[in-house]
Amino acid sequence: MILDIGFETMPREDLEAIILRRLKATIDRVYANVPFYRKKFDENHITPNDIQSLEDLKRIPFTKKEDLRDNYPFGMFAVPMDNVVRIHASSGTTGKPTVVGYTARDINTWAELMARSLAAGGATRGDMIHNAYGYGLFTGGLGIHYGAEKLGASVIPVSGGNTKRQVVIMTDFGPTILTATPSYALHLSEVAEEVGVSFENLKFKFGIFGAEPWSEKMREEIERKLNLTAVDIYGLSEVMGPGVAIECHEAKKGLHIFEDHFIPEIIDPQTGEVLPYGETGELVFTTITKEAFPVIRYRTRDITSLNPEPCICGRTHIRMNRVSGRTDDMLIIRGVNVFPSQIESVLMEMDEVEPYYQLVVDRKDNLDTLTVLVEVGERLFSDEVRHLQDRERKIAKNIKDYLGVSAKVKLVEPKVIARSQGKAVRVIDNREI
Ligand code: DLL
Repeated sequence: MILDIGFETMPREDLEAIILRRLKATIDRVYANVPFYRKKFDENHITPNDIQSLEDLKRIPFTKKEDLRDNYPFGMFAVPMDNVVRIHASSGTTGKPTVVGYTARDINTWAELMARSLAAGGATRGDMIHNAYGYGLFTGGLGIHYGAEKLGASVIPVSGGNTKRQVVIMTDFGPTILTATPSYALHLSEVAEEVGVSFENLKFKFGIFGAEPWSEKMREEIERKLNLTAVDIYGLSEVMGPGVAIECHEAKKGLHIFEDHFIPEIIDPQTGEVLPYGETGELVFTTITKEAFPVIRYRTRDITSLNPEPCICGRTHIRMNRVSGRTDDMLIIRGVNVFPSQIESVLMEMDEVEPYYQLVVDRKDNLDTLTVLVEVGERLFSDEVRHLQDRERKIAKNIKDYLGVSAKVKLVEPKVIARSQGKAVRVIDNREI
């Protein structure tokens, strides 16, 4: 369902006029209120007046995660703290968290965008939403929550964890939409099975999954195990939280970016050159309606491409393809670039391999080693050792053939790899940097 026909199906020309107007207003505001941006503009001899077209945006330097760290915690805010009504933070793997703030109007914009996202993903006001994204500093739980209420659906704020109780709630309340990370959704199905509950008997129609990379094969697996239609939702705290882009359930082919609020670009991560539609590179966002924490040309480190083709759902907003990984997730194993998602695709091609895996990287005698731990089904695991070894060799061969990197594959018993309540931990890198 399209919640906001006006903006979402607007002819490109009209949409672009609105985008430009909003961009200019944002540039004026950051120049006036955020010393970091004013300094950047001045150093590059740019004034807000120089930005007269969408093309002119390219003249402005990028903003990086380090810039946010340097201005920790509130230095990038464009409004006085009096006007900030909510603060979130993303943990990050190193150093201080990234802190983001929202005015009352920002919270309202976010709720509207999340309501539009949920509608695109198949939800209506008659639905009951089982929201298993974590509530707290992470934007997932509260982001979905406010959107669900704005849509008029009933939301169960169950958050992550206490999985057995979640299964009881799913059985007794009969929710129709599941929102969770894809890895936690799979874990829910696993625990349901353990306690003898079949998703066949639950009422779920759609699942809205994101916050971590997942493959097309993983989607098939989730749809089969959870007996629902799975759509991909994308977002990041620095840009807003969930609801920056989402797949429509009609096509399930790329995520529509809410261009009336965010301008996407794809750049070559090495050179910073802006790449044409269709080419793969790093995704960059400029927010054009946010008040408390606007970002200009923010480098997300997420790798994807943009697709401007019209969509069967009628939306005119551009689509981004599934995020295949992050520039900082890329492992370099003996000189070969490897993304966890590529390994996932190879694993998911194999029968009887479960979608639980972990990559362990080590360095022995100055040589990188990659070990892929992957769970197999009960039946295979109880097979003879010889069969398991054959299977390990076959997977290692496929990884070598597809990715050009040698890996040691270790099939492990079901349920050995730690389950996460939020984002799955796919890589353990033990190398000293
Ligand atoms: O993960 C926001 C979110 C919550 C999105 C719930 C979707 C659902 P952060 O914690 O700041 O925000 O992490 C943002 O997660 O830069 C991507 O690397 C990754 N990510 C988010 N959605 C997807 C997705 C939330 N659908 C970072 N596919 C982003 C792949 C995703 N990666």
